[in-house]
Amino acid sequence: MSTGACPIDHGAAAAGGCPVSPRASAFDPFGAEYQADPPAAVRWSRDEEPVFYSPSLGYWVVTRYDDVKAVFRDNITFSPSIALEKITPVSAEATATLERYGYAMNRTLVNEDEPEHMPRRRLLMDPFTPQRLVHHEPMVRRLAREYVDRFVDAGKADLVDEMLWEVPLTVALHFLGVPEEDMATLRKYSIAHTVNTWGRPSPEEQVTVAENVGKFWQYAGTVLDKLRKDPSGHGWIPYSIRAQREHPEVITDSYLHSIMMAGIVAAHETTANAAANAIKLLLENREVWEEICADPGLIPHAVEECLRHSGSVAAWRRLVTRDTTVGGVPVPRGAKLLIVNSSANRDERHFDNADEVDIRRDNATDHLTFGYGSHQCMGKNLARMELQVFLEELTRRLPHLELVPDQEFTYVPNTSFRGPEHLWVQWDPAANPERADPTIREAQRPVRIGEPSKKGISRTVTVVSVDRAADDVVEVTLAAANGKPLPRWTPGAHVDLELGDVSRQYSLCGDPSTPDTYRIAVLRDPDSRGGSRYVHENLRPGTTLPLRGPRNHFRLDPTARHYVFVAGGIGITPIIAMADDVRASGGSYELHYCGRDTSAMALLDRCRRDHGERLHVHSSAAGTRLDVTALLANPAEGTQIYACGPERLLDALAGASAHWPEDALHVEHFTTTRQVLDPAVEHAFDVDLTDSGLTVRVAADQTVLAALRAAGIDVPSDCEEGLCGTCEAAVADGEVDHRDVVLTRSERAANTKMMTCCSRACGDRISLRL
Ligand code: FMN
Repeated sequence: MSTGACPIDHGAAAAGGCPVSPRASAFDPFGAEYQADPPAAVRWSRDEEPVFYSPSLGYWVVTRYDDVKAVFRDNITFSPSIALEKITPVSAEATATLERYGYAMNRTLVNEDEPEHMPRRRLLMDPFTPQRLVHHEPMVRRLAREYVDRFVDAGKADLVDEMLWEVPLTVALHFLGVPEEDMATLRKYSIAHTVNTWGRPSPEEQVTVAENVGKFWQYAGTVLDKLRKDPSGHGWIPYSIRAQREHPEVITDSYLHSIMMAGIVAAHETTANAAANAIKLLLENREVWEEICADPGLIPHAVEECLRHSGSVAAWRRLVTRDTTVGGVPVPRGAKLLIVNSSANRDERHFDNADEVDIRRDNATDHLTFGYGSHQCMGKNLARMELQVFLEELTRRLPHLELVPDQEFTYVPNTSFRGPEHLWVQWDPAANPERADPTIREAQRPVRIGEPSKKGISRTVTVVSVDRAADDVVEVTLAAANGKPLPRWTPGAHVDLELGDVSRQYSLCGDPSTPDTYRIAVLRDPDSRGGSRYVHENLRPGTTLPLRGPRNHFRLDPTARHYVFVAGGIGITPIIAMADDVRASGGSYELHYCGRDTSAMALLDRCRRDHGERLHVHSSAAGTRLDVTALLANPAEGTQIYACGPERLLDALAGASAHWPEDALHVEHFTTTRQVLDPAVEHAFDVDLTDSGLTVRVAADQTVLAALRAAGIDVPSDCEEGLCGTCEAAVADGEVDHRDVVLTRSERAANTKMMTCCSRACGDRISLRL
């Protein structure tokens, strides 16, 4: 497909006209807007046209989280083969220059199709495992410390030039087992490789770039020859040379040469840029910087949030191998995709308050900065380790660091690799804590290898007030213990509260526009397992407790023409927030609130006050029960039903809406009737994991989640009752016995995902994309 041409056959598409919208035609990934902030530059696309064709680039551009992840996940339909192709066509002169150097960059793991890719990846993976990475930590720490020593008393530094470029480069060379030589030259070569692959150099620049890329190629070859003579040493390249001896057909000579050069760039430049982005972001969000200075235990989470918010890999590429659709848009075989993972990471459909830096965000690790699936970045945990060490050293030794004001940040113009070329910081050396206490230079904490645990991310909240809201219901107002605003939330969201020994979910029912406080309403369950009893008996103004979230598995579709809200009892909590939201935006809705007796219906006064005649109160005591069948008798196009309440109400709504369009009904369950697993009734089965190439046996009395965890696969989970949707996994094959209450009818029928905490295989085997 040639750059500049609209890919659509205009004869055939005449009725619809040219599908390239004015914004899509104006899209320029080398323009100032994208270079300054890629996710902001494509916000319009996330909102309006999430998959579009860019005539100037000759690529289809994909910007939403679900679509980008789906593309990463399917590496057969979306081949990685063009990942390192030059995005700007090369001039004849530059090509000749590259030829002169014998430049023959071939397949490396990153741009390789199956079936070749996985066998190589498996053979070359071992040095990246957490057990092996642990050995690199002392070296990373020593280097970081020595580099900080060099400028700690200066009061001003360009962190990129004075630390963040060279330390990751040295670590990369060390990891690869390559002698540490001529850093400055390697830096020049690496930048040339980036511009050569992802940049838009002018014809003259192309020749200079080609010179450097050619020299880089030769340098890689020379080092490789040297290592071949004695490949007994440490590092990935000697390891790969040894692996080649065992499997010469899998790891060829040209392959080794290519991974040698690509490895230097992949292991170093991405980390250097990620570190610069992270420190810049944290210093721009001073309160977050100060929080991690005060509690370094937050650093692993801060790293993850920085990778999400301002990762160093802005976009990646895939080639479409068959006619298909992406996000519902038909995309032809042969089309090239620019998948903007930095945009996916800021997609509000997946990350609440996506533009904000929230180091307690519980789904930050879902970011796609390392890609996803079988091509996910192998060095991700080395990068995480380096970022943790850098942040730890800087926050401990220079907590008073600040950005030099009014500096202009510049970026090497390209589509994919992103980080400021310089990062000037300043501080008062007289206030360096180690001047008063020299032991501060040496202090250190253990680094976490791998992604941070989601369970750890809580913030402390203080109870502001506890008020009676109805019979057996209290309304609790909470504020952050540190007096700062709480994260913003959207209607349908809930938080997790740690209540003594148990953790329980409660929907937010206050006003999302008051970020200083959260409100929840809690019904005392007569058969309480501890949570609601704890709330009623122990929470008083001034009580502090850990809170996680908010998270939202019950999102309001903003496009509906009319909303039918149905709440039963305490199920009013998420529903009232939704009804408030639709009322505020002037939408059309009706609110049905069912209860035993009005005295037991929490928030009823507020409903009456704010929702007037839209409110229909149904109380069994007054004989005004809701007739669910009559309510849903006539399906209406564009109407969405949102309901929360007891199981029987939700079951009745599901039955009464069976003739409605698929997925018109959205429900949230507060409880399940799930039983403990009875091995006399259940059967054992195998789970094949397509991304990691493992098979895990699930015993008759074990959940899939427990079996996965036992095999070392980290799947997040929360309620573990099939209620909350956190432990979802994608299903590649095999019929699932769905036992959760999260998936809709059509989602169950599609058989593409399952909740691993409770659902099982119908037969002997299922395969999951993990
Ligand atoms: N219970 C409430 O009383 N109010 C709520 O707003 C509420 N929201 C919930 C939201 C979700 C997503 C889920 C899964 C449950 C919710 N629950 C709510 C139920 C509580 O989490 C909990 O199950 C209930 O208080 C009983 O717990 P206990 O048996 O430990 O007392």
